[in-house]
Amino acid sequence: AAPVRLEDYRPTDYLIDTVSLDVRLHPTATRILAELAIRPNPAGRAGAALELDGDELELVSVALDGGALAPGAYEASPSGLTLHAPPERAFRLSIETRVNPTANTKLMGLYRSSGVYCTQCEAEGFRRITYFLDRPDVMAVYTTRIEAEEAEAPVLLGNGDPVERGALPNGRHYAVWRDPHPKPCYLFALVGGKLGRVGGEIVTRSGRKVELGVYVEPGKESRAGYALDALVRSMRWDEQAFGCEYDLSVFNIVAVSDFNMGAMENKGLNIFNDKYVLASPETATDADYAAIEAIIAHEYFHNWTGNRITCRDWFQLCLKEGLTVFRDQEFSSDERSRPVKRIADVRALRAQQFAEDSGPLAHPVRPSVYREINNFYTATVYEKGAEVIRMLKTLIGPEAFKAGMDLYFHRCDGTAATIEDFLACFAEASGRDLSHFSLWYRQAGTPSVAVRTAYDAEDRTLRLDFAQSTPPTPGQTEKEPVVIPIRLGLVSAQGRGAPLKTADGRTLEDGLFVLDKTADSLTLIEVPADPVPSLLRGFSAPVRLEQELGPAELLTLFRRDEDPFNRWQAAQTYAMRLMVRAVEALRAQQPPEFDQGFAVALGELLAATDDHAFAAQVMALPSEADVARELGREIDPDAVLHARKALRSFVGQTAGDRLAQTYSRLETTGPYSPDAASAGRRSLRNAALDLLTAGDPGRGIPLAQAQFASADNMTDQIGALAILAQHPGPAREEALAAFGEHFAADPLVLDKWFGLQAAIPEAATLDRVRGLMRHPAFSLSNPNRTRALVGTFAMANLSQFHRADGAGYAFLADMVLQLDGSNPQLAARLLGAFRTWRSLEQGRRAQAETQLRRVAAKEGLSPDVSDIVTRSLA
Ligand code: HT7
Ligand code: ZN
Repeated sequence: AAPVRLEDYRPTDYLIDTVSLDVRLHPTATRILAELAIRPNPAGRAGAALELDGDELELVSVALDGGALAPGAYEASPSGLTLHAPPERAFRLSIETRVNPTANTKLMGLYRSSGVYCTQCEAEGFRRITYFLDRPDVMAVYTTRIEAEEAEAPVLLGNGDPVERGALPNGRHYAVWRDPHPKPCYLFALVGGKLGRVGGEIVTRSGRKVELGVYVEPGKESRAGYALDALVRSMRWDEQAFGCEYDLSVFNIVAVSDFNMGAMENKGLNIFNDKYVLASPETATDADYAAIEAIIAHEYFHNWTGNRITCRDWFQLCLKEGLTVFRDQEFSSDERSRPVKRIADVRALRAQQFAEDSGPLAHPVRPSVYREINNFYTATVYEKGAEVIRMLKTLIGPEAFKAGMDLYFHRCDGTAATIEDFLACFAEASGRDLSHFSLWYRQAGTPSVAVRTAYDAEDRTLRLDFAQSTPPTPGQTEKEPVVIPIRLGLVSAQGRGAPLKTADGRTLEDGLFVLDKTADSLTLIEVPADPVPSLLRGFSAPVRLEQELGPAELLTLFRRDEDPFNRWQAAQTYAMRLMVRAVEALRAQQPPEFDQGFAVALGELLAATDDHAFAAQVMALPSEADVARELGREIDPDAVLHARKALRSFVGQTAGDRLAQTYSRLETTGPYSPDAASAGRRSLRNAALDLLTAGDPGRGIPLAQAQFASADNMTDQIGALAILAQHPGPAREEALAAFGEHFAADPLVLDKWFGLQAAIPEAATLDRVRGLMRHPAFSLSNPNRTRALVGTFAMANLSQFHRADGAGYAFLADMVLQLDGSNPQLAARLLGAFRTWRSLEQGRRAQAETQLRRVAAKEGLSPDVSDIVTRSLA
């Protein structure tokens, strides 16, 4: 496919004001009658041809203002419909197309999932339903009539408000939905099928009554209550936190079992991957509950940031996604623990976005060119996009940020906007020039900030010298300094934070220093002896911090920093250093050695803390992938695995008694509740058992077996099973078999079972994965199953995917090639597992390259896979 460039944007030559659709559902031959009210766009070229997009469409008929078109007046193919000389006035175009929802394995456009008709139109799926100007700056008012056999599809849902429904001859029925809010076609949706419903109601702050519905597979209604509860809380929160009120009389959510992503924010009719709707104590973990809450909120929040204000073009994707991720992170922080949420988000950012930003797929938050837009729903657009908004708020302050958001909602409502439109609101509200800040949207790569500190005991001054640099990324070799807000404080051995007075007599407001040059320095005065600088508090910018701190200073921060994020960070840094040193030792054929400092401090934390969720985060040592990223080059995943195992075993032994006490102290009785405090207790208890077992399997395995057998909730059951899975032997195999049998009829739970086994860091795992592909519940045509087994193996089993013999790479390449014919989006995502290939040691690098070249050489690759493999090899 030819590259699409931001600089080439121009408005359409025609506008579409209203769309009237009549969809006659049929499993293999659904007919869509579309009536489009079209007019020339005053901002476009007069007299231009009208070129409508299509994708795998069959045209049945086309008419203009009710009359047939002359054969030479138009040209149609599955991928487009062109009217050579349309009228230079408003006109009506009637188009009938026919599609086959059952054969639609790409899960874009109209398809069937377990017999339920549903749609996915973002980014370019509407063109698989009817010919259209399929781009987000074409906004229209939609009326949708859906007709189906009543026995096959008793429930018929569309965007907007329900208008009419009724019976038809021959067992058919219909429903009409009208959405009064102009929207781009990527927000169009319909659903038809046999579905169970859990309902609710909410009255908005201006008194609008809204009927809420969560639709799921019949029989699973009891698992939909938490999603409904999360929806109600999201609606309330958005009114209170952002002044955003819902704007229709109905809001529906439908869970389907075949979905390429997490969920979709279609206007008034969100469609969800059922993994992010269905939850019961016996089948969902605390992490599942938290993810459901976050994704329900995220899709709901899109109603304002994405739907009412949409994107002018797909380059502006971060306008809706970065902002909406920021909003859902704030929601979860308010509903749960803010520091723990921040730690979890930063962990995910580093694991996904930092990895992306340092490899061949790196791109700016707002890319300037793409070949396949589906490949740009990335951690950079979403998570780094959210970090940019967070920095904006830090820099201009919460009041100006709120004023900027209010202005944005007011000024841009009903429009298809750009990042420039968005930033202009904040520049105006704050009176600040944001032109330098806007570089965050254009420049790819993770900046590094190096800090040197010098304390003068006589003058009682502390000088901090900062220097920033950003490594080159594909297509951007030269980098400029960005605006980096650095929140900081000073921590003394006694733990008191000293005031931050600058040399010119000011107090550093909110502890904020802004680094916007390549190098700059800050001198603080009246600093008591021995301060430890606590920098980048709360992870105030998405950068790598290089700060020379010794073990004693790290322990001071870990024990005494008033900023919980930096307490956690100090522990992570300490553990990371131990592991990096252990990797070096192992590669030099030496046994790794550890000092006691980290394990002792951990024991102290366990004895003193009542913030269980925070302590659990501290105990989750940096992952193998984190260590690999820290090493950066010539990575030997086996050495990383063994170094991490050795540290976990050492800590487990050193703090064994404290871990055992913690485990028994946190035992709970009473019914399961997914609230944050209860989840925190469980997470710490399971983390304690995990480390205890790492240090002394003889002590831990019987405890894990007992917990596995007696658990009344999935968190504790899978927690125990995950621990057992790390230790080869009959205990593991028996527990895995029992779990597989017990949940044989529950695909979402089996996904956890597939994933656990795919993550086992042993040489036999690849064969185990191959064997599991023959399990009756496994299917490559279901994205959740494929991600659970193949995706976990490739993305979350560092040592086995990167086997020295290259068998892991060959397996993934086979999977990608096999999937590319049926579901290219899924295939391309899996292929992303190769994104770090150049940072491996030479032998593995060569093996990875061989497999990438094998994929690249295949004829007829989809644009999705072709784009990823080309960029990966560039
Ligand atoms: N805005 C939604 C993106 C999405 C998507 C994109 C491409 C292919 C399939 C898709 N399903 C959903 C989800 C969101 O960010 O809210
Ligand atoms: Zn989103």
